[in-house]
Amino acid sequence: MNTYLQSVIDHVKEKYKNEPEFVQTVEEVFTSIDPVVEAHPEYEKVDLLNRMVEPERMFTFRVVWIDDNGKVHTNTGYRCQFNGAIGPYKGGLRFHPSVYPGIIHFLGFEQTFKNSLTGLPIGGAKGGSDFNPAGRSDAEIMRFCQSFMTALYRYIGPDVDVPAGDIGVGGREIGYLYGQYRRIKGVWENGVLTGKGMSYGGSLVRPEATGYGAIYYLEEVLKHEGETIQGKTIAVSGFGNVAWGICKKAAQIGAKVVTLSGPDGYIYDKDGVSTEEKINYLLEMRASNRNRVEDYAKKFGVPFFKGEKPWGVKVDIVMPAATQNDVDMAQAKKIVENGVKYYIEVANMPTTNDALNFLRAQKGVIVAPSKAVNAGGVGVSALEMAQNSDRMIWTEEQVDAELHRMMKNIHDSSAAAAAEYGLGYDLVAGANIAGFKKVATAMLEQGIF
Ligand code: 2IT
Repeated sequence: MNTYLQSVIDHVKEKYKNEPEFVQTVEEVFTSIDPVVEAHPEYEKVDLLNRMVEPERMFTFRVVWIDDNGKVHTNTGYRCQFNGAIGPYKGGLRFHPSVYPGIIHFLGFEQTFKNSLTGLPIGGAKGGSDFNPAGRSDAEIMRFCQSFMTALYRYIGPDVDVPAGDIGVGGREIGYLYGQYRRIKGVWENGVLTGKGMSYGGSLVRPEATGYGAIYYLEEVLKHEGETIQGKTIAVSGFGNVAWGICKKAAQIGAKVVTLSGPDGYIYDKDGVSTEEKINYLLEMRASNRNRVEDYAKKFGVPFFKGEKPWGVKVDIVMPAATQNDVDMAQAKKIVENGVKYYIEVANMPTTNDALNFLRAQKGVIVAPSKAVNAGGVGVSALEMAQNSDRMIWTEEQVDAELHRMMKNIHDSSAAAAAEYGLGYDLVAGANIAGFKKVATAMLEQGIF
């Protein structure tokens, strides 16, 4: 490996030994860009790589709220404005008890390269809180969101930093967050958040965009292999917004999602999560805040496997769409034993690095990386920002066509970037290289800071 690149990775490993997720993502991205760094000695002259692993700004804030019984709770809020070289900071908010600096740090780093891949002008950011929404009432969620925004509002804006949803933050939370922003600032600046409701400047297709985009990307991969999606079976993990979008698009085009999972286990539906009733039920499960997939098994009379992950099921395509490190070495081996040809990451960093490298090394397995596959979500967020600044609403057909074009372009530019460095059809390396290069060029052209 290039010695400068190696020294930066070593530095990150030492400095962030208490943040394994951040170390993991830096190693994953930077290993891929080795040939690019080797070909560009000017990066070292301006210490580009150390600058790239240091967020431009990252801060915490206190979020205090009162529950329905009058008890006071104190949580930590975070925002990491990782890299603004190609556009305003952009990225979701995650509300989950596992949130700590390492999670926000890793997600912000990933977001920088993902946003670059969309081809649209958005920088990388991430934020959130260690707040646990599970079991909380609507009024509690509202009070939490209001307190969160009261602390954050002065550091964001339509041309500054534009948060959105992630795990634990959906349309309802974005509504409460925007209401509080408007209430405090007294201006109509709805471009400050994306994933809004349609009544106040949301974009059509944004709720579906991550899942639809993932299927559009998958179709490009299948096309490359001379196959089609019709009749294929898909194992999905998670049952949130992203899994919902995947099920909806898969059902439309004749593929079958046969598994879903939650923290409690997984369900197997041999007929597919394909009817409108089943797909709509996913929304009900999320709105219930119970965070339990067993409800689906009970409702539709399908098997539920308590405490297990769905990766032992024999399918054509695997799409982890839950959370980070969902697939480790043991799970990856099961996937290979089942003869799965398409391993399509959807959640952010769903695979441990050893499992990812193991899967990539298998002949006959095609691995697609999440930062490319799930980029349609933030890509349509950027379209939502464009609509807001133009005071316009695009039709469903317009947004969907742009999303489709974007996903094809992400696939093609990743494949082209890998080919340029003699790596063959390597979508993982290609996405990292293509995403990195645009950010690197923008940083080089803007001088040293
Ligand atoms: O991980 C992601 O890309 C998101 N959670 C969506 C971010 C966004 O700004 O739409």
